[in-house]
Amino acid sequence: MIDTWNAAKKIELLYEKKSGGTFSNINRPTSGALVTESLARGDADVQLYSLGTPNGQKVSILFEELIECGVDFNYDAHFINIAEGDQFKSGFVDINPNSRIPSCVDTDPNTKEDINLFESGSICLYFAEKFDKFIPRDGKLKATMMNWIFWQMGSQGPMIGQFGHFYNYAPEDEIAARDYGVMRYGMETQRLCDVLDKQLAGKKYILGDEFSLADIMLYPWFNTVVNNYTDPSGLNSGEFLSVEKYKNALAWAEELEKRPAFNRGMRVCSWLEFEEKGTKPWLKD
Ligand SMILES: N[C@@H](CCC(=O)N[C@@H](CS)C(=O)NCC(=O)O)C(=O)O
Repeated sequence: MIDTWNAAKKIELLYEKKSGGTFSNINRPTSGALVTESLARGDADVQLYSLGTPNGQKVSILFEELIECGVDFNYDAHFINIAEGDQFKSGFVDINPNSRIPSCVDTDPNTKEDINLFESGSICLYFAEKFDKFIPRDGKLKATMMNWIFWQMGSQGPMIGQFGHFYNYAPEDEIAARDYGVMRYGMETQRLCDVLDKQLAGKKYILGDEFSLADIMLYPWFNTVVNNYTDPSGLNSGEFLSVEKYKNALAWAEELEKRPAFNRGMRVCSWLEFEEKGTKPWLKD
């Protein structure tokens, strides 16, 4: 008789048995603060609490692009170590009850009133609208941009993130589960890259000739697929998923990588550079 899967009587029975792999220590079934600790705060009007992951990079690229185009804008960046549980400190949870980076506080310089911001898409739209940058004036183009931004938040990020979990972080002895997850989310990742690639056929940017928030928000997860995930043997996800076939998307990424603000934004709160160079590493180059 073939063994078939049935749910355990309660999910709690699986917590002990099936947890493991990178980051499993931060998984939990409830929300809220675990420790009482306030957040560091600098002098700038905008305080960014983040980490150089694709979700964090969307916001820091936007911030650097705003600065690059001369907007009167500055921000302090604070490194949130999600592996050590910084996202569960009370100061962080007060800003973001969902305990995820990126989060942000925008303080009105006159009234000193704080606006708390979380969810990378919400943060990006808030600042792009506030400074009237990177959002097309034309209604049809703006609607197209919104389609792509919601696609990013609802599909590209979450699905590629699941692929990354099974490819990069899941326990090494969960062979069947990893194969299943890698197949399911890897195929979906390929489909999403194909969607992006087709949108970019014959275009410089997502909307055509106009650079927009859509380019800022769609780049980091595509870059992660191409460059950042590795399986335990060191096989890169770009090679595994044959990303060389997404020629339009690769050309678009190359174009964006020429932008100095993109390069700075990608490095804000980076894991790799934080210890040595702080949250804005280029300041120490
Ligand atoms: N939809 C959220 C996703 C944010 C998210 O998942 N952030 C991850 C890092 S990329 C995180 O903070 N993880 C901490 C945890 O899982 O406890 C956004 O776009 O801001």
